[in-house]
Amino acid sequence: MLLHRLLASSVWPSLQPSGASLALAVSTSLAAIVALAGGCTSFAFRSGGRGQAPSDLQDRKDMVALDAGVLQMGWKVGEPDEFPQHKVTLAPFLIDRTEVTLGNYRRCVEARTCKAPQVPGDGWETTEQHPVVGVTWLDAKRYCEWVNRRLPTEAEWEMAARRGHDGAYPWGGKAGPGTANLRGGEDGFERTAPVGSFPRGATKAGVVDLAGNAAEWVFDWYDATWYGKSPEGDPTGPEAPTGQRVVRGGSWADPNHLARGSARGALDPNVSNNAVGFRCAATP
Ligand SMILES: [Ca+2]
Repeated sequence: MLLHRLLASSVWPSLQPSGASLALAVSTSLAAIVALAGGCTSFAFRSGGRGQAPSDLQDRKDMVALDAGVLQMGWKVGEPDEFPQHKVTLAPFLIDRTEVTLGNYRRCVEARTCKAPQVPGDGWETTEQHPVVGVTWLDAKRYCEWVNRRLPTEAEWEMAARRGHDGAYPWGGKAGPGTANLRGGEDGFERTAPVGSFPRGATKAGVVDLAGNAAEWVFDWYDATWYGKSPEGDPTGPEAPTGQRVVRGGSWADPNHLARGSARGALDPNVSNNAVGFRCAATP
């Protein structure tokens, strides 16, 4: 059943139109399945009291502020769901500098607000500074609200990744050594890496790991044809449920091109995946 669900809800369904891309999408899912094959269990979390997040977790010093701006969202030479390129205008927002860490997420579980992540129990290297993965879209949303934040919209996420440069990747250049934790171990990590391990992959504003490491849930419902009908001002995605939420940035299980700032992925919001985590955003 687990294998069926993963294959039926590939993280990157937008790649399925071509045979080569389909192979990549399936192998991406297989990478996750292999990692899960050792047995899936949840971390041992202590129980704690209910309530709001402690003030240190609500402190916004770990966020990067972006001014209002205009983005040509989408990519001229990308996948079909990245067309058409279209203008979006965004109000100021803040976004977490890093993916949400296991250590911070653990505190939400101990406060009985968040559910424990579902991650492989065999050979899975994690520290408190690794990104939390194995959480559903609702888990991610719940955590962000606990720390008085919210999930970024798809447009905000892309603005954070592409603002201030014309390159395909968040750092503005090409994918290369030391820029991101992507598929394979030559980048130093077979699976997730502690957040901030790739400072060369930071955006000009200082946001790290947008490409690779954990792929990231964002707020919007996924619609492959959305860019042809998206409003210009602060789009928040389709209003009606489509069955999948957008996932951005690619992960440790993905090839380079899925980590481009405009590449779109999607996943059933009820599914957790050991390649998918999240970061939060906020309105000033
Ligand atoms: Ca990421």
